[in-house]
Amino acid sequence: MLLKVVTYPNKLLKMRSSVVEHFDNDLHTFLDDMFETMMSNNGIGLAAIQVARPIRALLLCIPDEEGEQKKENLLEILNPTLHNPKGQTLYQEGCLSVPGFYEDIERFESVTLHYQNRHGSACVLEANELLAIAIQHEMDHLEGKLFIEKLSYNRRKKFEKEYKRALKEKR
Ligand code: QAP
Ligand code: CO
Repeated sequence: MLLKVVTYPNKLLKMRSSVVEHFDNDLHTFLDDMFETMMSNNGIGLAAIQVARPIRALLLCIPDEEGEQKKENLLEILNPTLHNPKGQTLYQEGCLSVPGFYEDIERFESVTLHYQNRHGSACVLEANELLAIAIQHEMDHLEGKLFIEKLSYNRRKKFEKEYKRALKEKR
């Protein structure tokens, strides 16, 4: 089932998500719906709060060298914690909840992630490049943070101006 993506400035996006405790059929159906929703919106990452469920769940499906997003590369990440952040990198990020806006954001270059999969099993993942960046972007959603909050004062003003204009044009 396709879910509706919540967009800025909806206050839901500021919510802190809570721990996933039940790794049951309900969760599995929801994760399947999130995947369908992410793919149909051309996303590479999606946090549960972006479809209005404040739980610590996120999906990542990073394109391969051919630019293809394969289901076998799908990561379903529950209750993640970040460890061993190293280095710094800039990447032009976007977000399904802030459609049409992209800006350079600074992130750690590599991270280690501890999380649970859809069955509740403990997993560890070492990530760098786009995967490391996407993990940090999606984990911010779990704390109610959007990438635009990391912009400098001047870039944030540029965002507000461009975004309000775009919203007006859509009406
Ligand atoms: C988060 O973002 C991310 O504006 C995932 O019109 C961003 O999937 C991870 C999207 C950057 C790593 C690097 C954005 C689709 C998708 C848009 C997305 C849009 C259509 C964003
Ligand atoms: Co996002």
